[in-house]
Amino acid sequence: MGLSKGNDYIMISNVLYRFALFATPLLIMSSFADANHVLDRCDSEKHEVLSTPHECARPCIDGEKPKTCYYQFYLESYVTMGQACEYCLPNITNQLNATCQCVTADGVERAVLTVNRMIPGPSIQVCKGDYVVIDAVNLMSGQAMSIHWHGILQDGSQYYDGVPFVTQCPIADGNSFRYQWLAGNEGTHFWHAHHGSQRIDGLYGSIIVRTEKSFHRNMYDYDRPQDVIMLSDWFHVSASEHWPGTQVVNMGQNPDSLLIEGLGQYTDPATGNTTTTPLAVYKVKPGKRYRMRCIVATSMHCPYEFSIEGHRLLLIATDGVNIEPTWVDSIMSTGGERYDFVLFPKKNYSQKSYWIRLRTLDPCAGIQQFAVLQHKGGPDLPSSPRPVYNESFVTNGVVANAMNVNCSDNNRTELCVSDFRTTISYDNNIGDEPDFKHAVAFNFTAWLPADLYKPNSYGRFLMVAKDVPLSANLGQLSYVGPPSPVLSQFEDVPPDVFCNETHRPVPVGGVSMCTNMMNIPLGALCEFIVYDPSATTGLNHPMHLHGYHFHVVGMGLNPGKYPVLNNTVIHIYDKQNLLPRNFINPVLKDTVTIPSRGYVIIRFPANNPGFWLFHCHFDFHMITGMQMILHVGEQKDLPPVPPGFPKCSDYKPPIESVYEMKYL
Ligand SMILES: [Cu+2]
Repeated sequence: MGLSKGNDYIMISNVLYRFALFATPLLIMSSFADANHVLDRCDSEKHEVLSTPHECARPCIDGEKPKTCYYQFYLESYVTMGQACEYCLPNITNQLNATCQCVTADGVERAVLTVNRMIPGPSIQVCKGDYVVIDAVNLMSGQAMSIHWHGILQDGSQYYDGVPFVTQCPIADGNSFRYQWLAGNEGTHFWHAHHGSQRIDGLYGSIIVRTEKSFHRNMYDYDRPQDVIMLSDWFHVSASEHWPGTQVVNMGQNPDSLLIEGLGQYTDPATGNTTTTPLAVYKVKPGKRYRMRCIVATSMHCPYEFSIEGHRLLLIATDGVNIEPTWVDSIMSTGGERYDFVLFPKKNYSQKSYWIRLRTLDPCAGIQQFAVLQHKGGPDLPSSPRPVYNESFVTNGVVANAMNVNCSDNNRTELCVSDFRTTISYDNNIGDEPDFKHAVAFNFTAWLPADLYKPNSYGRFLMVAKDVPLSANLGQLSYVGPPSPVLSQFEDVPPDVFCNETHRPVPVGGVSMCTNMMNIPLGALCEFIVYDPSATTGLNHPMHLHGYHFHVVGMGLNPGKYPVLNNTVIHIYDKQNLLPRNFINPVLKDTVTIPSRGYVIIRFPANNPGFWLFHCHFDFHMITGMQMILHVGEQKDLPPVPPGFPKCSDYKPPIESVYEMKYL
């Protein structure tokens, strides 16, 4: 696929920039740590005052003049436990930028991708109303990239949502791209690579948007920059070893390990030896209350459980939206979600430390990772032994976002996401008859080897287990990106690449591969019933929608007599009132886990025009086709394409044209 620059001006500035970058790399890298140098250089470039990451991570005061917060992201191929670790170990409480270029992860050496030689990458911490500018510089040889700002609604900055071939062209290696958006919605969010499987290899970091009068402000004493708990799953090889997937070595997609705030230790099952790399440490004072911001940045198909030894968690927000405070013992998630909770360090337990734990559950059971909650004066590690995998911290049985429970059963202790209640004002018409109703299934299709390996055909697949190649889809359509971004170059996209549930291309081996796009009128009240049509207990897919928060008005398991869900069964159940909906303060989220063989009902007013990706947040499912575009509104509803915005397309000139240019 060809890439071209937008115009000559951009091309010239790129050449100059590249020269500066490669001719004087030390100067550029050191300028990141030198705030004044950055400000001087950029001030003259943009003629406005830019603030550094540290200046922006400040206590927020209502009425204060918003800042323009400037970040430089250098994306590189890098290593964990590399030579840099002979010189320093990372300062584990500082997440805005690293003073040490050693990346430890869980102590196992491997190739990774990093932003500014950190995992997680730099934390963007700003106040609501600030303007955020990120210059992303792609130094990853041979890899294009883009960055999505997960949870930032991009209403008005649609061109910076970071989805390749939807909102922008992939950024080629050697190029840089300036993202800029308004931090318009408060809360705990995160950024991550949105191209291929790069996120899995380390390209993610937190985004925290604070406001002085946050709804639950009186419930905690501290909301500190270091109280971010980023959870991730981790391979000991590059993600490319697992996609499309092997038959013998590194088979399947179960992670090898987990990380908490990019740190951890690993016990080699062959030798029993455990690495000695640092664990994340959260230092607290007994008797004080802390707002903790937990980000589930995992990528694999597993459910993950987070808990803290000896402490209950008071949930106050999810996906950046405040909820009625809810006590829980643990949080489960399949990724893409955020949970903010108030932590109450025990009053009379100074000089003590506790285990913070993340563990996988079925179908990935057996993996866990730890961090440390250190009360003032407490030891570096808890005195209690490290819990074995099966030991539970869930003393009262209150699991938030429990997978596969009957959400209609009133006698349960586990909580469904649909139990949470929002505390913010919302569209009161959410309970009206929707203008737009749609049922959509997350599904897989098994490839027959005769179809998959037919000469001159190149079907896309994910080898989930030995001899099990699958294609992933939404509504039996396996998504393939268009050759040009639909947002910025709609007129360049051939109309025949698009499909929807009534316009399907001829399937090859049972799979229709096309750009699955649904048109939705601007302002329509939308309802989606998203369901899992599996015949056997399988996975819990996390569904993420860009550009919106949606209300989760219903969720549950298969409620009726039909053994398997399909569109007809969903319709029958709905007629029989077996799919109940709650319209009283329904929780608002941007990512929700679909119960295995069950359903979730979401509603939202389609008030943000654009091309918004709607997809499974498991990376390998997404890149195997489990995604679609919701096209809200029309071209006239969108802001104009920014001047000089990079373009890309296929290039297929008439074959004789080269000959004519040279010889005629
Ligand atoms: Cu999935």
